[in-house]
Amino acid sequence: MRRYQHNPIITRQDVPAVEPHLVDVSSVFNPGAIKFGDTYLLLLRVQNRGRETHLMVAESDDGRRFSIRNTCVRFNGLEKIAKPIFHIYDPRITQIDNRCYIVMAMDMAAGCRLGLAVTDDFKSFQFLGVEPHRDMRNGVLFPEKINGSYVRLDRPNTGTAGAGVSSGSTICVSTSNNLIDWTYSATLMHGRPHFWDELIGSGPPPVKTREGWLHIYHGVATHFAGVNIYQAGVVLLDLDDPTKVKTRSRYNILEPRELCEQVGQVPNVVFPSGMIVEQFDSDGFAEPDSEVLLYYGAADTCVCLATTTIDELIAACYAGEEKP
Ligand code: BMA
Repeated sequence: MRRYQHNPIITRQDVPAVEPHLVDVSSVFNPGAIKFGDTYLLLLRVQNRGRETHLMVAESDDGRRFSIRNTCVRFNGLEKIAKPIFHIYDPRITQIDNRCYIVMAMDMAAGCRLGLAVTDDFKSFQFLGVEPHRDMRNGVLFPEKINGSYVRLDRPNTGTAGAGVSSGSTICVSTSNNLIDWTYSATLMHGRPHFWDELIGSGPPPVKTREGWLHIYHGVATHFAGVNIYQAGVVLLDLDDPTKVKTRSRYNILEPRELCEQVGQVPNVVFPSGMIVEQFDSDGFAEPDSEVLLYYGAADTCVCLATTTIDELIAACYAGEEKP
């Protein structure tokens, strides 16, 4: 990954104080991303000094210089959901059949749940539902149906990352016929104890390549005294059966090295959440030499960008593989 030379691309100072609760906010991080027409859009997680969370849209015509719109995202239909909802955060955006779906974490009384919303214009957002029972985070939708079903990766919260933060060490596959009701289908991958990705969770939604579904995830090393290290890695899944891992990066592809990644609200965090692939062929596969823009939260404080290509990411999946 090549870090953008002007990182961080968005900081708390860029958030417009257009509403009283947005005056002098604390942080902006973990954005969802999509290229919508010719516009690069980020859906930002903004946290104010009440430690309240708001989602805001930022837009750009080059994927690098963003301006944040003067409004917070409001979800129509959210009023029908039982309260309290403490936070809605870490949105992941997937376009399916020309509609943009947003899967987001929702901290509620019973725990963390996955919520779903849809938008056709990034101005009006319709809340579609929240999955009531399973405690999960890091839900991402595949951009098309596979074998007749919608497919989602999610990360059940089965333990903690310390300090009471719910977490988990498996990424699972769920399927659905309507995007609302989901059924567990398989466990895709486990964390690797002792190494860089002990706890894991999906990053941005998977991308279709000729080699398989390319998926960036985050891994947490928990075996260092007093600190968890959040990094990014990459995995390639079988095209026809995305419950099967073809190959998985032995090394992380991005780790906290710059000051803004090492110091902040939560130190030593790079958290990949948005990815834009510039070129697809006429069959919908990402071009091997296409540029890839990866947007990530740094230290839960600001937004950074790193770039690479599809080919380089696929090579990273195989790097360090032991030959028989
Ligand atoms: C995870 C999530 C992310 C956050 C990360 C680092 O558990 O809560 O939203 O960026 O921890 O604090």
